[in-house]
Amino acid sequence: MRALHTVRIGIAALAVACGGSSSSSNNMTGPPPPPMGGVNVTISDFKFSPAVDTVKVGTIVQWVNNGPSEHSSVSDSGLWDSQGMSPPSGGGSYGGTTGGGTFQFQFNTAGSFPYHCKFHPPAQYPSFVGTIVVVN
Ligand SMILES: [Cu+2]
Repeated sequence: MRALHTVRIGIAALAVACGGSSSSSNNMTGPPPPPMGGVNVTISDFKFSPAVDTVKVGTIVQWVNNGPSEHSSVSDSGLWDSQGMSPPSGGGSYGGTTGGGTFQFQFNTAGSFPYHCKFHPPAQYPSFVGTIVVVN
């Protein structure tokens, strides 16, 4: 658990450095690039894409809300919670004046990490779920 604690502190520091993890994409007209060495998961109504993403240990995964609704990425086990990610302004897809909210999480442990949107839970949206598979 010590390693996990260190990860959370690292993420918090990263969020501060970027001026906030869920509203750091102002003035963008396209989807933000994935973090260095990282990958993007796009959220739409009501789907994570790709739904299953296999990454190496240490990879930073960035979720991007491409709306049109507010969404979130929440680990089934409670490992992470993006809180609400705003939809892009000016329409339901990129091309508006403000990109959708983003959230990043670094996976430092191998395993399978299922997640969902807490605003649109699997009980009502059974296909609106995703899994990050982390391999060594
Ligand atoms: Cu949602």
